[in-house]
Amino acid sequence: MAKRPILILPDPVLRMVAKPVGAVDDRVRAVADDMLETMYEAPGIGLAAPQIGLLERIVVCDVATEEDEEPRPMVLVNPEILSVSEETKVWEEGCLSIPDYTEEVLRPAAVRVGYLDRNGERQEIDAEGLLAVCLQHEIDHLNGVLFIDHLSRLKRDRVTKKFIKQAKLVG
Ligand code: K1U
Ligand code: ZN
Repeated sequence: MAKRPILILPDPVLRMVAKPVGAVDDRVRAVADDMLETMYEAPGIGLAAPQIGLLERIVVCDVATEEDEEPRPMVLVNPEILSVSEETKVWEEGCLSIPDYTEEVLRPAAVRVGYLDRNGERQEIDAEGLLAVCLQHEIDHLNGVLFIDHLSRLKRDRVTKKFIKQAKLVG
């Protein structure tokens, strides 16, 4: 396993649409393991492959955030939202590609997600709470969508400009 660098806004890769994975093989499992290591090290509760520069539809997450909880790593290949609840909920979101910025986002409170697991077997999960938020956030990443796109244009433009300025200063 290896920790990979995380791309930061305004990296253009973060705005691209990732391609479906053809087969869940050892290469895909190795990418997922690298993504889990990168996520735990960050630390974060989720990570999508485009955030490490890979335009493939792979997501990892672990929403066991309490110190006394056992880790619950999940690998989702080609995840898709099958249905969403009418009920919505506001959560404070952050993003490892937009460091040190959080904002409240309104999303469906519960989702059903279909995906391939690390053995290539088709699974469906009904998610609510933090897992529902995390899966929606990560699947957005696969479509080049960032959580700031769910905010007002004013807030989105303000944070985007700040990160463009920082990127120019760094290099
Ligand atoms: O995709 C990402 O950028 C990861 C992101 C996922 C996420 C956070 C909050 C709501 C929805 C999705 C993060 O993990 S940001 C870091 C974070 O939330 C966290 C870090 C340590 C402990 C608990 C949470
Ligand atoms: Zn993110």
